[in-house]
Amino acid sequence: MNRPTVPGTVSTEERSTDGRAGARSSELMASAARVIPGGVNSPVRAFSAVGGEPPFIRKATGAHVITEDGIALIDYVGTWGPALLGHAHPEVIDAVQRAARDGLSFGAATAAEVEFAELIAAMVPSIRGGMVRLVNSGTEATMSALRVARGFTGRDKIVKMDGAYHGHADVLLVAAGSGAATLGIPGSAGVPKSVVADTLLAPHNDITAIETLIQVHPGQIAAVIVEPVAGNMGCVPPRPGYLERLRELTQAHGIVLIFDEVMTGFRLARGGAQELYGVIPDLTALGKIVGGGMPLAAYGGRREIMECIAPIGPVYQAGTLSGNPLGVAAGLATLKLIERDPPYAFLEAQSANLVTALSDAAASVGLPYTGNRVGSMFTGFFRSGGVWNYDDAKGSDLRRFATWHREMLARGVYLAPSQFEAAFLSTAHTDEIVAQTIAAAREAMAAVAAV
Ligand code: KE4
Repeated sequence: MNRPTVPGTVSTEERSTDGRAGARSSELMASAARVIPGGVNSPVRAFSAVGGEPPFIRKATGAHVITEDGIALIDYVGTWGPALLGHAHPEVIDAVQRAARDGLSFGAATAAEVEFAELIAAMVPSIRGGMVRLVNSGTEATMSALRVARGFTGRDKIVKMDGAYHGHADVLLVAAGSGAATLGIPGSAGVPKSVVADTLLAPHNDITAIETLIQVHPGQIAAVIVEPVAGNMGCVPPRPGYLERLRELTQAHGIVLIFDEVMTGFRLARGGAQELYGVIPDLTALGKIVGGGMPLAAYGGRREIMECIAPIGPVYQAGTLSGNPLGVAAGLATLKLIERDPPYAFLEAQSANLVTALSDAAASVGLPYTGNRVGSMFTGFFRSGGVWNYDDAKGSDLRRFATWHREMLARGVYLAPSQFEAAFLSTAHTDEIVAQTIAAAREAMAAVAAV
């Protein structure tokens, strides 16, 4: 199934050579490392888990990123999720350019924010009839949602899942616990024990652990925050009934259920995972796609909860660049494109074809491999048996993953440099691009099996 790719996609002769860091990227990393911690502005970009240096990216268009060494790579990082419609979609770029000509930031209310908030509310079931606040990152969205849940309930404890990542707010930087529920301990230096003393952990997909927490801490839990489809332990779908039971339990005990849909929002369906699974949380955190690739995120949900937020309520949350005109322009253009031409059937067909072929390629060379996929987000784990939580994911062969990543990069395919991340397919990933990926994968799997 072919869709028109965005103009400016690269010619084939640019694309076939080795994507590993070339001379220019290495030179840039040497300079970067002197002035930026690890040479990167976000840790995972440093390629620590897969070895070697990261290619520096000069530009991106459609399904490709082009490195500073002039190599065009088929991109499945998708800037970690936002590029649902491919990179540099002309209508999104045009909207940002038009907005920029009218000024970059006003720090004041704008008409576009209202239109954008109304569209988000129309698309996301938990926000329909409720309210939404724009912020600048997924971290801000989840941090703020938790604060307002605590303010609304007057309770202090929160529950997150072992292996889930909700951004780098102190309260959520909790070591991945193990076994049943445990009290959180800091997962990062610089986070005082006191800050995470009320952060409780449960294994993902384990409803018994949640029931235990509620029994052990009656009337004390403000919120449960969950990635409805986990992406940060690799892609891990909810077990059948898990989300429904979470909803029932939190409802019954006055606990605010927060879906962190920073990754799944607008990716898995028009209304995200909550539409796909038919489970409506009290609050939703959004990021990535909602900003169309610009620094914009949001949180929203039940009106009576959101009315606790300043200036109409006692829970304080603010931001100089919140609702920034350029971010709103990119996000509004992206959501309008989704509304005008829903991409989900295409994304489902392309992703199913690709993920099946990757599993077949692994099987053909006898590699233990489990392919998890929901819609256009997916992860291949180098292990046999189901992957339903972080412990399962950690049972993967990380050495084989690193070899896989290097072999694919050498064949012009750019994957997330960690076993514990999801891959993302976009509307720019045509049949031809998927076929090229599959051909590279067949060779790469053979190379992995040979070491
Ligand atoms: P940001 O603060 O990075 O915009 O969003 C944090 C966040 C919150 N919730 C979920 C489910 C997320 O996946 C994220 C961020 N995702 C990571 C990678 N999975 C971003 C990449 C990075 O940290 O560099």
